[in-house]
Amino acid sequence: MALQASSFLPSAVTVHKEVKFLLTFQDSAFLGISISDHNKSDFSVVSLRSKKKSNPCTVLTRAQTTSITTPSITRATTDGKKTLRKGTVVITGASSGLGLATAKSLAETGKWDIVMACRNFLKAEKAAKSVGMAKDSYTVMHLDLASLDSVRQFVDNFRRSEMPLDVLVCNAAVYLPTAKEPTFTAEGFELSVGTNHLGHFLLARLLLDDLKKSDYPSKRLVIVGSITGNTNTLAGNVPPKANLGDLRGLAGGLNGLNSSAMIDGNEFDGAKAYKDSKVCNMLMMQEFHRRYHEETGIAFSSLYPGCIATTGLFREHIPLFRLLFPPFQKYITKGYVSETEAGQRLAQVVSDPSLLKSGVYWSWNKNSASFENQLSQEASDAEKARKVWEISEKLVGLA
Ligand code: NDP
Ligand code: PMR
Repeated sequence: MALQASSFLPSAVTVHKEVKFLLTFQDSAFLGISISDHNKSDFSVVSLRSKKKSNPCTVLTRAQTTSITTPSITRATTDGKKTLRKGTVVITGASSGLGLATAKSLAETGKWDIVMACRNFLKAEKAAKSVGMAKDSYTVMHLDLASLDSVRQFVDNFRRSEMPLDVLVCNAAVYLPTAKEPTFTAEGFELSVGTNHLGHFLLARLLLDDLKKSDYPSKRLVIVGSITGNTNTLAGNVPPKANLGDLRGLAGGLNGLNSSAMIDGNEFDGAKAYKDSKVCNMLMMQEFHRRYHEETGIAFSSLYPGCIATTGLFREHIPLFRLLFPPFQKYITKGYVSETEAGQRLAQVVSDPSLLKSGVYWSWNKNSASFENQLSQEASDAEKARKVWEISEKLVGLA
């Protein structure tokens, strides 16, 4: 099969419930961590209590509010006292593609309460139903990452639900390869970096406190990265290449008026803006690790799940690209993975005890075995990470 490279080159519930259960915990090697070593807190009674509050802005539903599910991750012990509850994971952009497949994969284990943090509430509900997720396994909560107000509102709503936060997955993204002109978030940041990086940066920073409070044995913050942001790979060398330059555009606010819409200060290029945003995602994972891992025990990680060539990510690309990209990845680069397989990979990063190391960028080999991958020079530049962090703090109103 011969494919022209040029064909691929871009032109440019409120929850109302009170659930109390007494469960037992047998296996202290659960998730590879000894409860006694890790956390001396009492696991004997888990109380999930949520009070209904009237908030007209709250777009939150609990798929099922009445039934009590016995977490299957708990084990009966002889003393009958130790318990472990289900984990709660928030996944952004769980209404399609990788996020949805991950939610499904985790739901199937019966060990997770999944918060689907999505901008389109009805789409998320339908998506969960369409993949057969059990009604009591998920909650849909509204989150539009292209609005910092919405991010703050989401955090308020999540806290009102009184669910714990054990794992946060920053997965949502937009990719605008054919855009000739930049478009902007509510606060006026170029849309791809604004959504994929700045929205997630504020979300993760705010929810860090909630993660810290979690008594779950393994707390994680996962930020989805990609091969195309890494210029140490063939895929990362397909033009336009990621390059944050001296960050002058980011420092100027990415508004396309008195500053460039691009991080490096150059002319707008939608495909590059996406790749730059992925570099920011991978840099922020490492900066979180450096600043907070030791103090909090939270594992910070990123990953390249494989080329999931069939997802909605390519919806803005030209029809010919969408037609040829999946076979190109399947038969030529052999980098293709199905949504299901990719979802299982991200689900491993959420819950597998063997992928608990912090500061790691995970990838999978041809046999679908995970390994710690090398990031490109720019995507592992600690000084640049610090600068992106500090500028981003100012842009999202944290500094
Ligand atoms: P999809 O387009 O299928 O999923 C993206 C999700 O992000 C959708 O649920 C979308 O919501 C959501 N989203 C977009 N904008 C916003 C916003 N403003 N607020 C909240 N949610 C938003 O793409 P993928 O599943 O492929 O992408 C998921 C992640 O995987 C991304 O981080 C991407 O960079 C990464 N990735 C993907 C690869 C691939 O080959 N596909 C390869 C490497 C990494 P809605 O459903 O409403 O549109
Ligand atoms: Mg790529 C080993 C080769 C490889 C892999 C794993 C990918 C993944 N790509 C590879 C090679 C090539 N790509 C080559 C040789 C070309 C030139 C023909 C090529 C082109 C190409 C385009 C135009 N590839 C693309 C695009 C996109 O628009 C996608 C993109 O960059 O989205 C940001 C893309 C991708 N290639 C990948 C992966 C995973 C993507 C998409 C997603 C992403 O990084 O999120």
